[in-house]
Amino acid sequence: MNDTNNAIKKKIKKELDRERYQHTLGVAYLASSLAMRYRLDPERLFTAGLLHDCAKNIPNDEKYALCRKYKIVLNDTEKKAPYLLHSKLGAYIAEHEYGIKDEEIINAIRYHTTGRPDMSLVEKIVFTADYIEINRSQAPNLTDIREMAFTDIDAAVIKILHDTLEYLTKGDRPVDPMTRETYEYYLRK
Ligand code: DGI
Ligand code: FE
Ligand code: FE
Repeated sequence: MNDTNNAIKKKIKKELDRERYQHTLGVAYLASSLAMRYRLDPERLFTAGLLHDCAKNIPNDEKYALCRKYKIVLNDTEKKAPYLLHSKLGAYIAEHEYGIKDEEIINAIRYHTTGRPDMSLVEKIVFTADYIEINRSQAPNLTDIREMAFTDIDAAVIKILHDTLEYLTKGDRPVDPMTRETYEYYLRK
């Protein structure tokens, strides 16, 4: 791993609880492996994986306060569901506190929870790795999605969105319009 990633790894460890740090390492290593599969730079994907949840352990009231302070605009779902905030806020923190300049890495963090239509390969890899890394065990169809990630990443993205929408609808949770929009975009593609 390069010096930048080593430094980020040390810093992020202090920001996260034990479990979240374990998940973060899982995403970083898997995202860099998927980068190898798809001929991207594994160090870039390792960085994106390390930082994707960098805002996750900030208390909710502080998350809202920081979004106001940094002028991050929230949609109605984000106003109701504070756990959705960590992606947008995390993108800002990655840029301004970790000095990330790579726009694709910043966007991969920004959209890692909902996805977005027409994601770059970097974004798709982080979105997928977050769902299937080794510490995840609750989601349905993990065996299939894990194989798809290495054979057909768009198919993996569609399945993840489908299962997430089903989980949210069944649980009567608010659905971010971006999640549905992304699903419909990839279904049509
Ligand atoms: O931060 P992580 O737990 O690693 O993963 P994540 O950033 O994908 O967040 C996962 C949670 O986000 C999970 O409980 C499902 C939820 N989620 C994804 N899309 C939506 C959503 N929750 C709501 N309310 N609406 C969405 O559209
Ligand atoms: Fe997350
Ligand atoms: Fe995550």
